[in-house]
Amino acid sequence: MIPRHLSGRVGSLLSSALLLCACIPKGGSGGSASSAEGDKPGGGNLLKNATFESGAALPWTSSFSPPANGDLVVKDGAACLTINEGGVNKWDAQIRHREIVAKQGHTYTIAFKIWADKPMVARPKVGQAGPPYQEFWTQSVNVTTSPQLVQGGFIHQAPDDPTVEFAFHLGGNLLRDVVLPVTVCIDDVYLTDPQFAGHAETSASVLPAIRINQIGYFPNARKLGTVVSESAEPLAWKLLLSGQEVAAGKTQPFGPDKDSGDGVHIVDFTSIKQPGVGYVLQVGEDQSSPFEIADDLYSELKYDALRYFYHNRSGIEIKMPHAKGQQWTRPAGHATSDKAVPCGEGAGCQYSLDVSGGWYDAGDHGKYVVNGGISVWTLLNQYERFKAQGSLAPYADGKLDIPESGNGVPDLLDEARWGLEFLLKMQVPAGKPKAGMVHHKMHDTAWSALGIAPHEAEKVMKRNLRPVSTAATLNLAATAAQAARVFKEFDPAFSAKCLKAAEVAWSAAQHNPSVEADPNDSQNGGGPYGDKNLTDEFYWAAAELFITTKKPAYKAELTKSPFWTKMSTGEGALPTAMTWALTDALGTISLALVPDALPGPEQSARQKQVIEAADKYLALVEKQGYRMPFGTGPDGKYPWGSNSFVLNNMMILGLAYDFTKKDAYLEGVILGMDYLLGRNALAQSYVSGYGVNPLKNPHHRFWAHQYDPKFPPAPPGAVSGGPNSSLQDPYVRAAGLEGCKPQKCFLDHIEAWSVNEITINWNAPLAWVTGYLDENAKTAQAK
Ligand code: 9MR
Repeated sequence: MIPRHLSGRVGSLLSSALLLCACIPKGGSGGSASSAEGDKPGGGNLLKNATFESGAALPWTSSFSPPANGDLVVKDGAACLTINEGGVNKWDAQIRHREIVAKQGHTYTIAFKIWADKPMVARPKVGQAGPPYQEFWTQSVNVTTSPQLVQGGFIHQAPDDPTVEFAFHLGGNLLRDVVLPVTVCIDDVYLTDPQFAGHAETSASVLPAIRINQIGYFPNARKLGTVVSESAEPLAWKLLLSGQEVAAGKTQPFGPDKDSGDGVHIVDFTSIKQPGVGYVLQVGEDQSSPFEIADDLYSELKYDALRYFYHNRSGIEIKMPHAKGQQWTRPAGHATSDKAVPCGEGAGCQYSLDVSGGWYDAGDHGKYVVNGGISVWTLLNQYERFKAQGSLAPYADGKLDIPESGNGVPDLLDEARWGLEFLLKMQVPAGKPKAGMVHHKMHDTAWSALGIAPHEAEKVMKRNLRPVSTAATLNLAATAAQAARVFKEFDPAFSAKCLKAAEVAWSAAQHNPSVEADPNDSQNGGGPYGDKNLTDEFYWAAAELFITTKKPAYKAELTKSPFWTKMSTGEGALPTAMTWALTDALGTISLALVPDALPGPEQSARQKQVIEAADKYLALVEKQGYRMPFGTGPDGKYPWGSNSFVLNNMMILGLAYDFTKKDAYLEGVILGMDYLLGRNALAQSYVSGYGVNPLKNPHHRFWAHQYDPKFPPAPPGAVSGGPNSSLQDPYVRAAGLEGCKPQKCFLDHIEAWSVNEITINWNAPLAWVTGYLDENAKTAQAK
């Protein structure tokens, strides 16, 4: 069928782009606005939210490449982008809609209205969202201050393409003659196809009133549900098993919960200890989803959380049976490119290094030493903690089923070594300037689009080494020193290599104590991971080196540091003891945990520091309607990756339980897990594959099923970064979440990278705490 407004003009014209403009008034003054129906071309619209009537822009988002900046808002039923700075390239300031599938041979018709508060030029395009950025339709439009109807069309000659976007490029030269800021608005945007039936209507989902750990509860442990209700009076609750009431009681009204904005009640059904499947909590007419009471809640998740690392390995084929599903197999990524990665612009060096291997950091393909550092440390710490305080049996050789299984080394260590080998390769070789220092990071020279496997990305994206930093150097010193003692019994040669690298790194850091990574080095295809405060990294590295070598020089470094008497706990800031940028607690934990790391009283003093931190996080639980060991900083916000703050606090609580055997600490770990698995403000399990409302669409270039169905979804066991008050990506900003309460600043969408990314330093504590809870399932007691 010929599209309505193009009838009589089909044929060769359609295979090339076509543009028609007509000035029309936009509602109100100066005559009658043309009706949306009248401007609407025939066929189903591939674009969602085309009229912006809901007040939100999604799935339309802004995209700014610094220094370009501005903001997208929906105003009077139109999407308006204010551009404060337009950047260099025309695509540096955009409004765009991704996730479009163009079909070969189909005829597409375009119509939209556009206007601005000052005349400017816009370049709308329909084309690929990633390299090679092929364009199927584009035009240059002289935008005026009155709404203008732009129409066009094309026949899609190329093969079916699921990576298509409709983007309005509005930056760079297009703003040459414009005094900024400028605000440009679009409305009634159509990209129609007569063979497309239109998108199914989606109804807004209503959250269940009863929030539970969607996996379940341990038989003898504390069992809490949280119920959303404004009622000031206690409510009656019932616990059902196979439809039969097995317990009943009254809720405890908590009142308004600050971090979620919800009025909540707490249900405590600890007294029910009978294992079973299909328990349901009921309050009034509301019922929870069914859950279990069982000991083995985390017996698989603890391995899935570790398998995350195998899935994200660089430089090795991901294959069956280790991948646990054909859809997750893929060829080795960056197997060639990363064997010789050159120094990038401004990196201060002129060589190439073999930095192959390691794990991809997150949804991107970058590899960053400070984030690799805390992740390697957490896996090695898991080994040291289970060796000293629990049982290593679950992590013995072969338990995880990875390529190294059967080599006589515990799989947990094999996986940690995969990450560590990369960190070692990032050290500047002897004979080169700054020898012994470590490059802060390596990554692509530009951001690639979603929906690309690493072996394909390697063909289209260049990679480069970024400058060395003291933080990265100390991360290597710390983790390589830790590895040296852990690997000694399995591979003495590797252990010696690690220790040498660690000591060389330490000495290089002493000579270059304040080489900071540029906090703005984030514009070209990689995150910055900037960190100005390095005293904590020095402490951590000295601690690991001392434990391994017992050299007095390292002990002297420790005792003169302020962290010797006081571990960071997040005082006056976010309540956490450890992040990729805050690492003294990592040293304190090793000193507290590793047998004979220090003389008895000195070791007890370090344990006491951990216990005091745990007391703080336990106190936070009391303030939370959703009972969990975290809360906002003084600014009232949740940070990027807030779920990892919960997880790291759970590690501190777990260690405090190890050191004291006081039930309250173990209970704190359990309550944190409840929060992550659904007993939270969004009834969201933040872990893929677990719970009735699991994480489905994390930001990841290969697990990009939502973006393009030819890619797999995330495998089970990946934890999302979770709520982030600062809404730092265009997708979540366009979602109308402005002003959200901290626990509600979240969206499970692949584009929402500032709230829904996944990364190694968040999955590492997930592996640690799920292993810990699995081990303590029967230990946990509550009255
Ligand atoms: O986890 C990092 C968070 O603490 C920072 O605030 C944020 C912005 O710099 O970056 C996060 O790390 C991302 C990194 O920059 C790039 N790879 C993905 C990481 C997780 O989102």
